[in-house]
Amino acid sequence: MSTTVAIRKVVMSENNDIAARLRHRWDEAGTTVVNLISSPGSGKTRLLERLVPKLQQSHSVLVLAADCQTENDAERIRAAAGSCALPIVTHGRCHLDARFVEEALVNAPTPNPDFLIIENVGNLVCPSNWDLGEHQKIVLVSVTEGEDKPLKYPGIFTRSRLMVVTKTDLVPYCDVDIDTLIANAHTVNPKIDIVQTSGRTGAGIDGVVDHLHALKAMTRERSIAP
Ligand SMILES: Nc1nc2c(ncn2[C@@H]2O[C@H](COP(=O)(O)OP(=O)(O)OP(=O)(O)O)[C@@H](O)[C@H]2O)c(=O)[nH]1
Ligand SMILES: [Mg+2]
Repeated sequence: MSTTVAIRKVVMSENNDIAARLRHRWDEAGTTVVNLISSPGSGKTRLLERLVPKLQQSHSVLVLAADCQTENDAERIRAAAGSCALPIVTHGRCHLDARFVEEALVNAPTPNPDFLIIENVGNLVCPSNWDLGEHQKIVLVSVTEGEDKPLKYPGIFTRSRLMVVTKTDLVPYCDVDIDTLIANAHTVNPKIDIVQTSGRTGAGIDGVVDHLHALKAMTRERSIAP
């Protein structure tokens, strides 16, 4: 085994230990955790600006908003939804690992929220390989990115249970066929749920809320199972 492969295995194994510890902690606390992954600029933060106030009507929410540089996304979410968002600045790292999450939680204003939503660094490849202890990965793809993204980047579409199509208000201005995008996602992952949204108009956001409520019910059943 080469030294590079050996070191990678150690790093992954350490990450998976932290992720398992976090998942256990969240299951005990009844916190439902999702990890949002997409290309840069697909609309993760915009979705959260719309989604978090709706979830807050019935649940406590904490957001960890990651970026290579700047705390802009956490500031945007705080402006839309109050002091429920913390930044994680990765200083050039192209994905979050579980240690980033564990360290960010030390400063959490709500230690055991009903929902913890992690906005990963904008990248469709690397974040999909790192377990953060989340209950589900959610992939976003905007209509401007092309119908073929599930076929070109199958890893994240295989590992996600929900694909959020974003920016549907732009469909009239793009040469995009959403039916083909959805068919490609189902080719890669026949079980993936799909919600079509617009952060501009607010269309479809309730579908994401419903998905998260259903996930919470599932995780609650699991955490109270003997
Ligand atoms: N028309 C339209 N624009 C959108 C929509 N969602 C996001 N945008 C715009 O797209 C740009 C990127 O949106 P963000 O929410 O910052 O995307 P992001 O995925 O969080 O980006 P990173 O965190 O940098 O990866 C911004 O200018 C948004 O205003 C949408 O549904 N419709
Ligand atoms: Mg963002």
